[in-house]
Amino acid sequence: MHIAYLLIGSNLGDKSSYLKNASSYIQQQCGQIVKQSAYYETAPWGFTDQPGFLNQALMLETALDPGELMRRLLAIETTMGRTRTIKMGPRIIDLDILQIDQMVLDTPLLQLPHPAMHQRRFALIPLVEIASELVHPVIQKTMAELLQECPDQGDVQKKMI
Ligand code: PH2
Ligand code: MG
Ligand code: MG
Repeated sequence: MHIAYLLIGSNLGDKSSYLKNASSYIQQQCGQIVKQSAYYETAPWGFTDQPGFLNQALMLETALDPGELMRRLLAIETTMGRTRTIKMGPRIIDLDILQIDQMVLDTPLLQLPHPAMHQRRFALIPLVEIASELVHPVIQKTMAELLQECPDQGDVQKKMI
C-alpha cells in the first residue's frame, strides 16, 4: 500500500461539483480517500489572467504503482471532459500528485515529489491542513515548515459552506 497526496483543482463552471465528482471517481478507481482538506478559493498562480481556482488536498491509500495512479487520474480528467489548451490555463478539473510516500521519481509521465509544490501556497495550505508533519523527501522539511518559508504571496482562503 502507498499513501499518495493529491491536489485537485478547478477554475471553470461549477467548481465545487467538479471537485466532488472527481473525488468520487478517485474513490472508485484509485483507492481509499482517508483524509480530505476543506475547499480553498485560490488566486491563479503562473498564468494569472484567468478565473480563481477552487483547490482541495486529498490523502489517498492506494495499491496502485505511481505510473498507474497517474494514468488513471489522467483518464478521469478526460472522462470529466477536460481538454488541454494553454499550459497552466483554465480547466474544469486538474488532478495532480504532490507526493507518494517518500518516493523520488523523474519520468516523462510523472515527477515526484511535484517539482513546484513547495513554491505554491495553493498547494501547501490545503496540504498542511491534512498532513502538516509530512516530510518532503528531497528538501527534508515538513509541509508546515515549507509553508512558513514559502515566499509566494498568492491569496488562499478557506471556502465557507
Ligand atoms: N494550477 C495550475 C496553474 N495555476 N493556480 C491555482 N490557484 N490553483 C491551481 O490548481 C493551479 C494554478 C496548473 O496546474
Ligand atoms: Mg496542476
Ligand atoms: Mg495536472
